[in-house]
Amino acid sequence: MAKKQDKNKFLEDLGTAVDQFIDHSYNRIIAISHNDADGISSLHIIQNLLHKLNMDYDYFIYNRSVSWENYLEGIFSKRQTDKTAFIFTDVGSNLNDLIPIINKRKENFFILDHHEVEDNLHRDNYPENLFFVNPTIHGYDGLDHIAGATLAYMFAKQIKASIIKQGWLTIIGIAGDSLKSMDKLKSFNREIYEELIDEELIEDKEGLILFGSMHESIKNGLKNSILPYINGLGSESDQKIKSFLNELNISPKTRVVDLNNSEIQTIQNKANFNSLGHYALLPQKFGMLNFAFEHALLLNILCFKNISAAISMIQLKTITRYAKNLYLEYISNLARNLKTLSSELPRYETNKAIFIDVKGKIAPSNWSDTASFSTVNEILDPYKILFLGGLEKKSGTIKLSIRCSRQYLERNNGIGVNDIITKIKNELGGVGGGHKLAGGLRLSQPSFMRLKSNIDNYI
Ligand SMILES: [Mn+2]
Repeated sequence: MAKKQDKNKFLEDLGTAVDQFIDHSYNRIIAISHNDADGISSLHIIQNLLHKLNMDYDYFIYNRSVSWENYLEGIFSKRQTDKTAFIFTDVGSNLNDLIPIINKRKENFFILDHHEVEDNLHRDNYPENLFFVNPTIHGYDGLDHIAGATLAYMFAKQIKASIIKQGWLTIIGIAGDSLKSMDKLKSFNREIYEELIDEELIEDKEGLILFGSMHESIKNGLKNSILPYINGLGSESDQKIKSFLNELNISPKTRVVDLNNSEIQTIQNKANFNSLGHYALLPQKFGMLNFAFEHALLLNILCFKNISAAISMIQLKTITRYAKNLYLEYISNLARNLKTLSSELPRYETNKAIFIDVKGKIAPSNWSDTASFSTVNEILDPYKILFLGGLEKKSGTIKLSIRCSRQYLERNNGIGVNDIITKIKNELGGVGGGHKLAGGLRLSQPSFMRLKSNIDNYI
């Protein structure tokens, strides 16, 4: 984690991939990307590039539900040729799985990813037909410093400078992955962000951040903001929020983005939160899609509900009614779950861990997002690992969403959720996995009881 950043080495990798792509004149491209907002934005950047280059391409979305081997088997054609290139964006850092596959193929593989590489295989072991660009091996943080879409944009722009016009897509990827206000962007994410502001391709604004509901009235904003979740107002009745605002002489119908500074101050003081920051607008899009964070969140929701709707939404200028309904349902459920989590639920807490049984209180399909947003909102103690979940009826196993905060990582030498999951699996069995901040695990009921009674030995 503390590895020193090496900008030159990273740019050298990028340059090698760019040169290879330009020099080789491929006649067919297959683009593969991840099923989330960052992945869809990355894919669309690459599609725009290939379109500009008049190149023939297909695209596929990888949701990690099958192994790379099984997945690619369905895509590879019998006739192999080095005139075909694969471009992976926002996926593809599972080199232990991919290298043996790539070794057997004639096609060229460009992997542009910002997820951490599992085992740092030595570069000498990379096949000749692999062009691997991943800033995390050069000391960059895949969330704060560079999104998948940022990397895809940097690659595309070096090949075709006019891709800058589609640069706004990058901001959707950044907003979807970083879950932060835009003033907190760093490194390449920040550089690209500022470049796009200068080119007037996006707009940067300062104001009250109520992510999830920036496009709404202040009444709905306070009610359904998920970043921050506002304790005391989040998911409360319209009546309660209206009287809160009326007392401050602020019309509940005022749009969040139209609040003036003194109104913002009054609201924050009275509700006891602090959420001034920068947000990005996309001038190409209207209504809710004008707001980068909300646009990204919508894509993330659609990716799980209806992947083709996600892919078409990124090309639309205004939202469909179908998508708007899904969005509203999602966001109000999430705000309600955060309220449930911050108040009612009994928990079992040790020095290092918090267990919360949400069975019957929160729908299982929402466990994972509720866990994630409770962590980014610091609803629970940020120095403890969260185990959120419960009994899953159909399998008879305990399903857990496990999360930790960045503060936790810093205090514990970077030993995060994936390391803890590995240790638990080794000693108690179960299936699961994840990355540093987030993961999931299924355990038998006896194993879960042993874990709970002995948790501090696992972390
Ligand atoms: Mn990503």
